[in-house]
Amino acid sequence: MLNGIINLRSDTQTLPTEEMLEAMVKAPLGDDVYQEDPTVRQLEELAASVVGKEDALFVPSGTMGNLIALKVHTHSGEEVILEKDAHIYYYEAGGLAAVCGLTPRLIAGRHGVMDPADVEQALRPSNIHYPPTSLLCYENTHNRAGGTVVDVETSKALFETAKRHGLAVHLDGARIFNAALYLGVDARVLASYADSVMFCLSKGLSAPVGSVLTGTREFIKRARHVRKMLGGGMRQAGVLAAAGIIAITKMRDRLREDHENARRLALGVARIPGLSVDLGTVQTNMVNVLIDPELMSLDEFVKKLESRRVLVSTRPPHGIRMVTHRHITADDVDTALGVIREVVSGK
Ligand code: TLP
Repeated sequence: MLNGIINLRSDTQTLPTEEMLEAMVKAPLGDDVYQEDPTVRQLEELAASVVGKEDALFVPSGTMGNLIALKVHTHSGEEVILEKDAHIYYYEAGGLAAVCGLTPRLIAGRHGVMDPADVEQALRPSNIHYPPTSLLCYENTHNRAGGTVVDVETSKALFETAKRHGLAVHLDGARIFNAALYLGVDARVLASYADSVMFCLSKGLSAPVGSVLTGTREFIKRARHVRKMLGGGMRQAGVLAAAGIIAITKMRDRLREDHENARRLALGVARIPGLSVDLGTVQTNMVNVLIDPELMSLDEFVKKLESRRVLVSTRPPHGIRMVTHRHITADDVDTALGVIREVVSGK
């Protein structure tokens, strides 16, 4: 709870920790477009090492990190393969088409996870009628599917399928550390099944701003150029990177608590008549809930929760998403469940 509000809209709502704020004030700074900001450099080296890549680039947002990756891996007019509800396709303002000139080829996954055999099937032989396919993107954890995890074996099979056909592979790993925690593996293992990996510092890890794009030295060199083209070359960005360093070094382990709280929330919701939740999809820090339309409309439900100081995001037509994070304790989960029960029973 923060200021009397239980905000379950997203883990993006987390505020920086005291330690982050102190580090931001004290960070040594320089002009990062000249690559002279020592704090940004430190963050980039650290970010590359925690996912086992050669190099990294600090970017203002996950959206820009993904967009840069698309642009570096492809040429205008090519085709990119994505899961049908991929964040890159669904929530990134159409950048893949508008900025990169790409045609999305969508594959329905199971709980957001594509079957490598379906990817294989979607890959067409070169033909004058088809756009050339150059990139496979996948997402771990998968946002719209409810924070679901792509396991190591599937990651490997997706990567190998793509490579058999000469495709590059980009992993939208906005929440890769949640996935690694769930699987009990090092994030490097998951990241090894992609040529480039983007992960976010400003979600469960609590930094105020920023994401990192990681890959080979040559890839990052090209990414740095594209970031400048898109207007993402920042100057004394070390003031932000300082918080990112703490996000990576100190905040990964506590994600475990968010997973436990999400489970507690989901189990509570599952017992409320008129609401349903697929417990199999509650693997990390998200809970997707379906509201029986006979009970009440999505709008009414969300407004009633809001008037009782519980904020959730909507998944129209009948769903809500709730995300646990550093400002949500087990007690807050119980309070939120009480509020949800009240709203459902019309008290
Ligand atoms: N997701 C946000 C919203 O955009 C929906 C959220 O609240 O979950 N990849 C994935 C898998 C994401 O979930 C997000 C953000 C991004 C990329 C983009 O990151 P930002 O918001 O930093 O551009």
